[in-house]
Amino acid sequence: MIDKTAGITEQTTTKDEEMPPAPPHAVEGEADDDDDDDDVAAPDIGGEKKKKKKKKSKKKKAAAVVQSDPPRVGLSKLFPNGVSPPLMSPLLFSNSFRTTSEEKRYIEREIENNPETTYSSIRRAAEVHRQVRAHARRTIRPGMSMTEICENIENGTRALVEEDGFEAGIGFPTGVNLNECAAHFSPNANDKTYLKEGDIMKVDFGVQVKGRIVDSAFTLSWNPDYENLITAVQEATNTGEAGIDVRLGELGGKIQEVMESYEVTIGTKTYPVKSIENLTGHTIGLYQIHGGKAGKSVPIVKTNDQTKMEEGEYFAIETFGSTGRGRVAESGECSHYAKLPDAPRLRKDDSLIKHVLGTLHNRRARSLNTINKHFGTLPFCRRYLDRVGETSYLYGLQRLIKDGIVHDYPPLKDQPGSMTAQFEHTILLRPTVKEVVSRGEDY
Ligand code: HZT
Ligand code: MN
Ligand code: MN
Repeated sequence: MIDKTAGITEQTTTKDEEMPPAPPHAVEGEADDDDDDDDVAAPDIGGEKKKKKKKKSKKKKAAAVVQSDPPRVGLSKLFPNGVSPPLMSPLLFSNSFRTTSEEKRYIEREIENNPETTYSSIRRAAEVHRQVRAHARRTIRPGMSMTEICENIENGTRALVEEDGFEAGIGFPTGVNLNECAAHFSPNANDKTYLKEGDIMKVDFGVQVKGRIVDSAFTLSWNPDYENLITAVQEATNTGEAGIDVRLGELGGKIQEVMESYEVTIGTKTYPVKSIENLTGHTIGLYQIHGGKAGKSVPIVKTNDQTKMEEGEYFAIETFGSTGRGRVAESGECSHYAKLPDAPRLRKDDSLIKHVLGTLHNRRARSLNTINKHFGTLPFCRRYLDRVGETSYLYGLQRLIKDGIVHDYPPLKDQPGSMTAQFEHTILLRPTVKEVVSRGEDY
């Protein structure tokens, strides 16, 4: 695979030149004047580029805290004043669907000034996603285990977002989906899957800040034969037809049109690229990967869904292409779970008053207590239960699924031997512009 991300490590400190006005990347003042110990995560303190000695200026040039490799420096150190909104750019924004008016600008200000505003949280989560995936794209190689790949991404996310209970952390389990598997595979304990040269892998991970989840995914392969498949899916995700008042069924048609204008030759066989008809994008609610006031799905094939996208809505736009049937089914051991937002509560006498840990009957209550404590309605995987010290939770989890309290999300696969690709961005439909919040230099 051609590494198009080379050199992106320094994006946090070098971007200043490309993205005026200078975002608050640099720490103002003396190089070492931050009163906290900068030796903990060993961030490099970058000085001026030129070594040439100049007369000492009265004011030392602002020193920037540089991201470490692997990325472990928290965003509060890199962006002490918060993450700036990206510059207006056709890739980042589209305002073609709305005319700018004084009224709309006013609405924008109201949202920006609202203490309940989502923007700063979303931007912070998105910046963490960009930095963590930049490292992932540089370092993921055949020979690595799925567990190693996931743990690298998850450790990076926890460090950069400065994980803090429900305030900030992982948005949902890291998906590392190979070949015919399109979605929702994450290794469980003792998984022995290793990445191979001929694999096509979808990496799908999420970051949350104050419940605002950024959900974004990309595809990696080391076989040039898959490039057309990857391009088809990337172009389909970038179709750019999403926007206020757009009908979901029509948007699906536009995505499908782009997707299916490609074919891919793998070895000696040529396949039409198909949009996977039963996978969709989705609205994202607070701490809800699929939700919001009205949970909507974004088809990737033409449908008769007349539902419109609306102002203020927050969407994951994800598209999947396949050389197979273009349809997925649940298959294989489940790793992903989430408590339903409208889950019925356990009866008190089951969960609290009569609880005696360890009995079969109370395993359901013990699992639910752990889920409530650590994840709430955020999706989690078995490895996340393991790491908080939960053991023998499968029986309890199964009970919660049967009772409609927890939803399971098994791996989703097209037919064996088929190849699938995915790209995903999170977008915010602001009154005057559509902001692709997860857009980066990579995709
Ligand atoms: C479910 C569980 C997770 C949401 C889409 C998706 C990964 O297929 C309505 C439309 C994380 C996400 C989800 F742990 N799913 N995006 N990224 N998976 S979905 C869905 O279940 S619900 C699509
Ligand atoms: Mn995703
Ligand atoms: Mn998604």
